[in-house]
Amino acid sequence: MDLSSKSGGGRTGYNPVLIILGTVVVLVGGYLISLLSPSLFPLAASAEAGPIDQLFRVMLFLGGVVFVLVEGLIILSIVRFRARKGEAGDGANFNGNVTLEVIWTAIPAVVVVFITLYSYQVWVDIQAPKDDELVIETEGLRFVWSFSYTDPLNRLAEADTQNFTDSVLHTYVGRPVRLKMETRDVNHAFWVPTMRIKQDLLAGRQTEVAFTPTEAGRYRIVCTELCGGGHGAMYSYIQVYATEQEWMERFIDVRVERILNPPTDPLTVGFNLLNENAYPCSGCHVLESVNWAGVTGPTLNGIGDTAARRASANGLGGAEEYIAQAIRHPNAYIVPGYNSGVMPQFGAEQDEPDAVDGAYYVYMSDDSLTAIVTYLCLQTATGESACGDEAAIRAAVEAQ
Ligand code: HEC
Ligand SMILES: [Cu+2]
Repeated sequence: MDLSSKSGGGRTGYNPVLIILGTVVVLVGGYLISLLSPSLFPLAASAEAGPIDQLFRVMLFLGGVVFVLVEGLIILSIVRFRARKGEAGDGANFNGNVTLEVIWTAIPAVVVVFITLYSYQVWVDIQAPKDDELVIETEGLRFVWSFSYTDPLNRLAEADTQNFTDSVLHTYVGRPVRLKMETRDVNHAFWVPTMRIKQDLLAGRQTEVAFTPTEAGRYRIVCTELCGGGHGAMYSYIQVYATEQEWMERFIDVRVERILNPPTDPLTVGFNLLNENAYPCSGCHVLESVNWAGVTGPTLNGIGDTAARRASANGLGGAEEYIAQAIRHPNAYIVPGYNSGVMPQFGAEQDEPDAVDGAYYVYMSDDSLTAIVTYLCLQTATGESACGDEAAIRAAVEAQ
């Protein structure tokens, strides 16, 4: 391990063979780190994952080289310059080495400029407009995501509406997607690890993110900007269908049909709204009959029975009144053990400003609420509705 060989006059020269050997060890070490750590990356489900992961590998290589170099020199120094038996004094004192300082400034400067140019180019390529993009207006609000769709076949022209929203992002393999994102309240950040995309939503302006799914499946969307008490609950999913046809049949057609020929039976309507995540409840509540698994709020399994108990304990007319109030005015009664201000307010006015009674506002018509209450009233141990008849439920909704 003798790196230096004394030459005349007390100067210290270094053995070139050992320096070359050290360089090889450092480069191979960096390469191994860049080769092995990507096994920790999540599944890659978009076209953008290729260039992003490559950028990561390059940075892991550079970081790996620095890591092996620094750790190697520390270990070398511990061994080579340790205090030998009988040595009690301080070691020799060195300071100032212009050559070394120039090298350790110049190399990192070049590396940093290289990473800047390289990553900027990757970003520009990803954000560049592509042919035939599926543009989806995206809204973030405390603590939910909302995506807005138009019918590609323009069948909605005859109905009163142009588009419809969903709390899940539905798309399909191979179609470039561009999200135009706005926030209704504070800053949020849209992150989909499997798609390798991440973009802030900034108050007062529109931001965009683009990606092209390559693998069918259901992927998690996460908010990564601490946006308040329910931030941890602010997640949703991207549902990627295998083909455009499947996307049309299983999502667009179903929703368009429902707008054009709405079912009239409130129970069916309520089940459809909840089962298809027309509103963002599934991120926060468990309800087995529609496959919800959120744990931020109380479970809604058996909510008919719970509501009947809470209604009589709180002097409300009946279970229907309790459930309607819990959705229209979530802060009017707080379930013990939970915090106020977490559940958004599902209000009756379409363009209500934010922060009505301390919660955040999502529009829900009286018809939708009546249907949802009807469905939730049936979540009882016996399977019998805990509420009154249709007229009683509608009256409870309208009284809110
Ligand atoms: C961001 C999280 C979040 C979302 C989204 C959310 N909730 Fe809640 N919900 C809560 C929390 C937390 C509570 C308990 C605190 C309270 O009473 O407001 C709650 C309470 C309730 C209750 C009362 C439960 C009981 O045991 O008394 C009902 C009913 C309810 N939510 C229904 C819904 C429905 C329906 C939706 C969708 C339309 C929804 N929630 C969306 C978090 C959420
Ligand atoms: Cu958020």
